[in-house]
Amino acid sequence: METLISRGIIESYFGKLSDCLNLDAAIVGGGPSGIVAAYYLAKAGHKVALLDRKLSPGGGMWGGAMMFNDIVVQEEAMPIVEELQLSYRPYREGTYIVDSVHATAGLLYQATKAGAVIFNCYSVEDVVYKQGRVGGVVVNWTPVLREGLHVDPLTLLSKTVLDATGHDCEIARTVARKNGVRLDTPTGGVVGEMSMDAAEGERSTIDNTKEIYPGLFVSGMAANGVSGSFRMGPIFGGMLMSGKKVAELMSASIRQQQ
Ligand code: 48F
Repeated sequence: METLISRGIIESYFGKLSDCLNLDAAIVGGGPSGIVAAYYLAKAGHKVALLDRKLSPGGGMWGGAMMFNDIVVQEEAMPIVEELQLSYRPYREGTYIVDSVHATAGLLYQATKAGAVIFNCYSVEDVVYKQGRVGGVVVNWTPVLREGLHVDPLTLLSKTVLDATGHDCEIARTVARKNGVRLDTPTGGVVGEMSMDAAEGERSTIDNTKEIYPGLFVSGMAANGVSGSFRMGPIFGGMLMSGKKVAELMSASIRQQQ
C-alpha cells in the first residue's frame, strides 16, 4: 500500500509537470487577477499553468482587510462573480460583499475545474528571453530559494507569460533589469505603485492591464505597479476584471502564434 501511494503521486505529478513543459500561458502569481485569468484561458481551451510561490495560492484575497475576512466587489464585476458561481450579498451604492475565504477557494476551484494546472511552492526566478521576446518561465522550489541553496532551476516554455505577482511586479522588474529593455510603461521601466485612491486605482487597473513587452502581460496590482498608478485596498472588482481582460489579450496573442 505504501508503495502504491508513493508511486501514484510520483507518476501523476511528473506526468502533470512534463505536460506543462510547453504552455500557451504561464501565469506567475495566484492572486485574484492571476486565478481569474487562468480560469478564462483554460475555458478558452488553452494550456495554462499557474505558479505560486506559496503553499496556499490566493494571494491577498484570503485575508479580506486587516484579516476581517470579507471583501467588497462593485457592480461592474458582478458578471464575473456570477459566472464563477460565488455567493454574495448586496451591500450599498452598487457594491456587494463576498466572504474572502469562500471567494478565494471558489476561484481556485473554478480555475482548476476549467483545466488550469496550479503548481504551488514554485517561485519564478527568471524568464526565457529569446530574440526580443519573453518565451517562458524559469522556476525553482520556493524552499530552495528560501534556504539560499545553489540549485539550478527548470524551465517551462510558453507562448505568453503573465506577471500577476501583485505589488512587487517581480517578473516585469526582472525582464527590464536583466535584459536592458524598455517596457510599455510611462518610463520604460517599473514605475512603482502610488498611495491609496480606491476609485482611481480600480479604474486604472483595467487600463494598465496589457502586454508590456512582447510575450509579457501584466494584470492586477502588478499592472498598476508597473505603470505607477494607485493602490486600492480590499475592493476586488478591478482585480477580477483585470484577470478577465488579460485572458482575452493573451488568448488573442496565443491564437496569432498558432
Ligand atoms: O498580490 P496578489 O493577491 O495579486 P493580485 O491579483 O491581487 C492584489 C490583491 O490581492 C490586493 C489588492 C486588491 O485591491 O490590492 O493586494 O494583483 O497575489 C500575488 C501572488 O503572486 C505570488 C504571491 O505568492 C501571491 O500569491 N508571487 C509573487 N511573486 C512570485 C509569486 C514569484 N516570483 N513566483 C511565484 N509566485
